[in-house]
Amino acid sequence: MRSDEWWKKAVVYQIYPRSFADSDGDGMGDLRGVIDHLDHLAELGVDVLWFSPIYPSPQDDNGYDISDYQDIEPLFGDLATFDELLAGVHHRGMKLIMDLVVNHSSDEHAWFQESRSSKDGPKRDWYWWRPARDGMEPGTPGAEPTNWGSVFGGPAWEYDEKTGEYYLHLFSRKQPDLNWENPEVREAVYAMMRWWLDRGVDGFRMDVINMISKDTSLPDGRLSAGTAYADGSAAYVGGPRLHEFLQEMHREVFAGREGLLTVGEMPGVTVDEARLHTDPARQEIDMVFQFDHVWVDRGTDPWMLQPLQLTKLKAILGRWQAGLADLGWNSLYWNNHDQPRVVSRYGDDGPEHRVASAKMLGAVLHLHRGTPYVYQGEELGMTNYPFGGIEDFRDIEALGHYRQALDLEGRTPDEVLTVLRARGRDNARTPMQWDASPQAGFTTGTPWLAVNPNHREINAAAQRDDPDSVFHWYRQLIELRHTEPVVAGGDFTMLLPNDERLYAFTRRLDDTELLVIGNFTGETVGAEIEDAAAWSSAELLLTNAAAPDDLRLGPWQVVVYRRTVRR
Ligand code: TEU
Repeated sequence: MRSDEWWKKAVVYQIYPRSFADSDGDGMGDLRGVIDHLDHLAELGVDVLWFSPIYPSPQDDNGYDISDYQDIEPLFGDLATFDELLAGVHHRGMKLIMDLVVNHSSDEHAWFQESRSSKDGPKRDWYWWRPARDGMEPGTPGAEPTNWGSVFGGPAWEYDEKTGEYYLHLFSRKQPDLNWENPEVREAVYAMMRWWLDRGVDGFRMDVINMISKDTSLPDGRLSAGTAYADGSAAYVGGPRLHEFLQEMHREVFAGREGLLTVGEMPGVTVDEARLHTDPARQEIDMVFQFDHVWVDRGTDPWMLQPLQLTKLKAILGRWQAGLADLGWNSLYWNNHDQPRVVSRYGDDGPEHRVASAKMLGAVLHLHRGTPYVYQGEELGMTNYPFGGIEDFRDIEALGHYRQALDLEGRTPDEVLTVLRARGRDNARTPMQWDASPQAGFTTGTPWLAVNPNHREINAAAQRDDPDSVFHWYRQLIELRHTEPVVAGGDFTMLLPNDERLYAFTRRLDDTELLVIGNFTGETVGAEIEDAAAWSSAELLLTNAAAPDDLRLGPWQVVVYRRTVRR
């Protein structure tokens, strides 16, 4: 393993600042709150902290709408507090990476304010401005320059009366897309990135970075039955100049700097594209977040619910493991601030199996080849929230989808709420559960989003004191990655691809081999693998229940065996 690939042995922890810890009682998490809890993260043993956006923002999409890239959101603190936080992170031997959101800015960013002010101003071309569709009256329904829908509901274009043109926003109307075709835009972004690196940050997680290059002809998308707007993604996912832009960014920002981590969020990326993006020789980025394994339980429409089919999940992750085996690198995640809690989604969050299934899911993920990401609260086995009606949701995506589905697509509130309760992003965003006190130790005030009532049982204080907790299980998984070279460096072989109940694989490095089997059901299941007898007498490194007989795994049990093999 090359020394500049230190992140192959690392585990990243994601902090969603508004929901992590509130130090001043305004109900909103802040940087001081993170400083107060750094020891929790150091004890867990993670190597890198990734902060969801902490820049000044109108908070239309909880900070993914940035109005100033070179400052700190006052709700969260200021630059001096940030420097103190960064020093505290480094002092504990951890690194800190920032969220880089440059597919779009806020509409309140000075760049956009200037761009919108006139048709011939110097920053007009920093965003995507287009006139109404030929022959249509500007501002009337259907006159948008393309038929694309925005990710958060409604059209992807907003009409701006001031100049009589539309601007593109793939996300909310308060998130206009930056025009990466314009070299001034790219240079401004690179300068801003260098400024943060000079300040001491250790890299970036790059928001929807595979959408920055658009097919400049902006072709209409295909309209499918029952939806109000078309999917335009063919024109902007993995667009024509994406590799060129990432290579340029590498040259302009990262070249000559060491110890950094770059990870690109890439919804819809293919294995072949990911190989190109993460091939070290091509000098783009270190790893990508792909989405195939979290889209496995939705239908053709993102808002359809389907039960998890384990064989599909294994086929997907197996394909990503194989595809990036000899070249490039995987990132590994079940959770982030956009995904429902994994123990509720792929596990069983009922009282009987929550702990076991959270541990099983953690072990299966962390023992793949790739860099694991832990999302705040995942290390406690935090669950989805028991949402009632739409008034319980805060997320712009949930609210936008609800409106569009009811008003334009003929769905009933019950139908839509069922999906939002299972999939809504607010499931991940309820406050971190520190202790059993009334607001879970998150705030002394009123939290911006309700605390999950199960914090009385599920919280960090209880788990830090309990060696059998999900917290200590994650701590052990992270330690294993640091101490057992096969975890980071070994190759990966999927077993039992057709089994709907067990997830099994081996890892191998030199003469060390690991066998991992996870039971994705609440029943006892025997594993029919080659060599079962030999394996069951091998060293049992980790399990979340009693040692099994003959590889018969109890409900949600996971086993990790290690043995020495002759070369
Ligand atoms: O998410 C991009 C993205 O693909 C999401 O739209 C995701 O598919 C969807 O939310 C799943 O329900 C990134 C950020 O992670 C997200 O929080 C932002 O809202 C979005 O970009 C816009 O910046």
